[in-house]
This record gives sequence, structure tokens and C-alpha cells, in this order.
Amino acid sequence: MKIQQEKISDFNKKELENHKDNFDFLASNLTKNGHNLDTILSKLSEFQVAIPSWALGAGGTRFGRFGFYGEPSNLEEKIDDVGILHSLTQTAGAVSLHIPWDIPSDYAAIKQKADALNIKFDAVNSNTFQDQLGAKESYKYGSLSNVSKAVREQAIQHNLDVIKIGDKLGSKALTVWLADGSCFPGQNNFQTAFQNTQDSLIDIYKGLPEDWKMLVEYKPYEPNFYSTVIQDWGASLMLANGCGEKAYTLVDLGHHLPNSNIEQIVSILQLKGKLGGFHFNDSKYGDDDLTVGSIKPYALFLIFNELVYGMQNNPQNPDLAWMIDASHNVKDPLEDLIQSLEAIQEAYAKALLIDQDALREAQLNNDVVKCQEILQGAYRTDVRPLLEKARINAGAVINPINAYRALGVREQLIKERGKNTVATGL
Ligand SMILES: [Mn+2]
Repeated sequence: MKIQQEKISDFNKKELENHKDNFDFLASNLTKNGHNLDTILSKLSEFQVAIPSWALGAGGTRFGRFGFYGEPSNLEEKIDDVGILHSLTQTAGAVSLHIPWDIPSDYAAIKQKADALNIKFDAVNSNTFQDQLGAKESYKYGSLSNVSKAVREQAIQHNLDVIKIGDKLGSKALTVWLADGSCFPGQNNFQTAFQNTQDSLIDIYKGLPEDWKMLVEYKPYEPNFYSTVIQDWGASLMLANGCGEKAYTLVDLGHHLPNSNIEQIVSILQLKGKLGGFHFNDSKYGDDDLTVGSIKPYALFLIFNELVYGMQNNPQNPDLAWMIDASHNVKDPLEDLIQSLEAIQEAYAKALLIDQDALREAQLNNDVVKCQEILQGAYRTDVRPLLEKARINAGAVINPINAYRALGVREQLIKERGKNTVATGL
């Protein structure tokens, strides 16, 4: 299914008047306060977030999985779904593949399909947290950190294969997330596991093409509940530094212990030029993978404040790989992703409204109240008309959820794919 441009224009006609009233009111206030709307709008249009292939179907829990009708059952259909998201929002111009779930059977055809929908291939993700059918070695006790050299070699080879697949599609980064760790005290020697991981990552790093990055993702616990080899940003940064300048730390919002100051982590990583990628989601308790901005929107805004500061002040840090890493158990996955994309744009837009000069001055004067007023003044602004305007400028719809429903996208997908399709993934 492909959404035709004329349907988007028709849909926008119905909502244009309402949008214009709201936008004019906001625009005149912002302009009065010295903001350059064109700059903000073009930054919003440029900000593209990758959709991971595994988020297009229903996710599961440890207790069960409830499918969602009309899910994509192969890579072609997954790219079609990202195409739908991108035509409605014009902010989802990339897909992040997971190998072995998404190995193309025809590379040229897949590339052609993605090109036609204006979708790029973002970082590719390896998988050494599951055993694959017919694999000689098992990852039950770890992959890159395993005490067995044969297991480590199999896991290294898998990552090298993933790089080759990504390279054929035009990806420029490999994301490594390891489930490696231990469930009980004494099970692992921490130092051996860490050193094995470092050595394995160096072997993978040697296989990176010149213009590629390696992104090392961390997570404190789960599936191992006593220790994880790459448990925090410090471990990730040490491993990245041990590999070389093309290796970076990747921050996933859900991969922190409760109440961690994530904005401070991303800030310092950018100062050191070592923040490579970012995974968006939200959580109440742990790695809940809920819709972005659904639980802690102010925390997301504070993180964006630091990201915006870093993008403006840290040329030593490369452009980031942005991705949504969420899972959908009760919502239509595409509606959920539209809500996440909106929340990301909203937090970004609010962070762009922060008067950085005034904030710096208030900080220099130790005017704590003023600092808070500046941040919260930006946060309390309803920026939704700005996002609508950015979407109109980019040829997307004013209100993506309304359009998705009015156009009967899910009904059409069910008609095309049937009710019982199951997306590969978790
Ligand atoms: Mn992640």
C-alpha cells in the first residue's frame, strides 16, 4: 500500500483553517520573542528518525504475544510500512534492519523499493542474543564474552556478515547490543568476560569499512539479572575507546536504572565526541519500550536540551543515528510509531525554543530561578502548530493519526495481507 500525494492534499484541506489559526497565534508570539521560525521549521524537517524493522509488528512479553492484523510478513512489506509512516509524517526517512530477521533475498529490488519511498538504510543490528536454526554453537552462556573461543568466533563472524549485508544496502553503521552477562554470583569472571568482549569487538571493528561506525549499546540488566557485561555508558565508552575512533557509545533511553540522569550522560559523551547513536522509547520501571513521551515527556525534553546544545557546540561529535526502539503490545504498531515520531519532534521543537544565550547568562549569574524559568518557559509552549507547519512544508499531513484512520490504512493492509500474518522479530 502506498499513500498518494493527492490524498494527503485532500486531507490537509479539511484541517488547514484550524491549523492556520493556531499557527498564526504561536508564530506571532515566537517572533515577538526573537525566534527565527524558518530556522526552527527547517531543523524540524531535517530531523529524520529511523524505524526499526521489528517495531512494525506486535511485540511480545514473556507471557504471551497478541498479534495485530495485517502485520508485514517480509522485508518488502516492512519497508512499505515505513513508507506509509514517512509519507504521513516526512520524519521517518530511514529503516534500521535486524539480521538475521531481515536478510534481503534480492538486494537490488529492496534498494529500489526503499529509494522509491525515499527511505535510507540506517544502522544494521546484529543478533547474538538468540540461537539461530542450524547454528553450531549456542549463545546460552554469552556470545562475544563467552568462555569458549568457538562461540566467540561464531559471534564475531555473524557481526562481520551483518556488516557485509548492510554495506550492500548503503548502511554506514553497525549497532552491537549484547545480552551477555550472568544470572548468579560467581557464574562469570567479570574481568575475563569484559576482556573477551573487548577482544571480540576489536576483531569486528577491523572488518568495518572506512566510512562506517560501530555503535556499542549498553543495558544494566535483562535477560541476565545478576550482571551484564556492557552494563552502562562507562563500560560502553571503555570498549569503544579500546576499538578506535570509529566506535561510539549508543544510548537507549530504556537502558538505565531508575532515575538515572540520562541528559547528563548524553551531554558528557558529546563533549568527548563519543555519542554515536540514540534509541528513543519510554518507560515506567525498566526497559519497558513504551511509546516515546508517553510517561516522562519532561525528561525527554531535558535530554533534547542537551542534544541540541551538543549539536550546536560539539563539532567533535559526529551526527547521531536516531532510532525508535519500542515494542507494541496493545496498540496498532503504526499508530504507536506515529505517536512516538510526534513526541520526538515535540521535544526537539521545545528544546529549539530554549534561549541558549539567556540561559548561559543566568548560569553565569547563578540565577537558579531564571534558569528554571527559561527551561520551563520553552517546555510549556504548545509547539504542535509548528510541527504541523513543518509537515505541510515537507508534503506530509497536518495530523498523521487522523489521516491514518481516515484513510483506513490498517483496513487496507488487512485486505492486502490478511489477518494472520506475523512479523519476524521479538
Ligand atoms: Mn536499543
